[in-house]
Amino acid sequence: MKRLLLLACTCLFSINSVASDLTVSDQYIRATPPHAKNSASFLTITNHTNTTIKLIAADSDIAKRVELHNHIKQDGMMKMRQVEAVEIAANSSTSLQPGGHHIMFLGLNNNLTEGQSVKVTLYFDNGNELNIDAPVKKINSNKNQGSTEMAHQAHH
Ligand SMILES: [Cu+2]
Repeated sequence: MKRLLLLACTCLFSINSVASDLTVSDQYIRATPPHAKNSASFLTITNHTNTTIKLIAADSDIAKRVELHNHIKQDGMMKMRQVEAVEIAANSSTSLQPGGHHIMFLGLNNNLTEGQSVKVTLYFDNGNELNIDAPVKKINSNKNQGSTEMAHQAHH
């Protein structure tokens, strides 16, 4: 009987430690003007383990497709590229931020207005899944937003 209890405790403990392998902070998703087709979400992921973990996919029911993207400079222009994964090195943080990696929402079902919050699921290569709530925020830099929209139209 004692051994059984011990076993049960070990199980609970290991479930706990899996859940805390990764934490997400500072998440938000960009508010969109009327009739906008796309938006992007930004966040910081912290890896608390001793091995590299990759973010391999994201999903949400607000858009037809959700992709992982990066910005690259090509011929003097910032362009969007879909990427297979975003690495979070052991015991460190990776930020997805404007001008760099982001989670892309293509084919929005509705406008995103400030005050809403969006549920996003993140999938990692170690089997972890994280459900996050990302508040909708206006991004102050109009220049950034403009170039992002343009790059998308060119890309898609
Ligand atoms: Cu993008």
